Amino acid sequence: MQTRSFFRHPIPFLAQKQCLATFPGYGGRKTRLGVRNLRTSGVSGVSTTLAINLPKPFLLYTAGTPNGRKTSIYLEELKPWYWIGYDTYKIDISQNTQKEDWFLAINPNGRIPVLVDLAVDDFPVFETAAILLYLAQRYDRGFKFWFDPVADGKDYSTMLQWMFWAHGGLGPMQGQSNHFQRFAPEDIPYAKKRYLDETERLFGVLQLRLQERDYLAGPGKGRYSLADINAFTW
Ligand SMILES: N[C@@H](CCC(=O)N[C@@H](CS)C(=O)NCC(=O)O)C(=O)O
Repeated sequence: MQTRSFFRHPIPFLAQKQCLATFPGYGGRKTRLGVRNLRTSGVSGVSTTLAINLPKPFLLYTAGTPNGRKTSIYLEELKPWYWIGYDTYKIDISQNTQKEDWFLAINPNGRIPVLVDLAVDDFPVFETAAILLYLAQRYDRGFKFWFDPVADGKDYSTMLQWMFWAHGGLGPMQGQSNHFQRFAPEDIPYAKKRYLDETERLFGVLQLRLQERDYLAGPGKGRYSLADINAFTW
């Protein structure tokens, strides 16, 4: 049993207890729950009670913003396939909690979200696209929401292209547009127009891509993947 992390990151007491919950059907052993336990737990016989007591290998520091939501969507999608849960800790970005020392230690960039993998030495991951890919590579072994880089190399690359496109353009440009339209202390028409135009251009790119497809990446009309999750919240 590890307790280090409970002092290093502020985790609500309830979440601490859940992290150390006994996994039903796992010999009644009090254990730090990780993915290994899940695999050996015989998921086919899972009951409702078991579903409620999902192991929670992740702690997500987040807020209800487009970037925050992306990670939650993928974690929710993973739940029914892999029986892994997570705890969230809300960061009040209006109070600049994300700039406090303890937070900068897990994300030097001082922004939400950050995912801490409690099952892997409290490994912290920041930047949403990196979080999605980390979760995929480590936990989505059945390629439910991404593509096999070896067997489906082209689809995997297409997915990455749209993730990078959204991560470098769709998100930041809308963020800037939102800032100059709604929050800037002075009215700067040039900046407002520049970021709004760029946002509209990027939406045009999406529109074109999805004209004859249902999803951004994948064969035929595409398959729901990280590319869509990454762009959707914007
Ligand atoms: N590129 C980062 C952007 C993260 C980001 O901008 N997060 C915003 C909320 S959506 C934030 O933390 N804002 C508070 C701040 O900038 O201090 C990512 O994808 O994770």
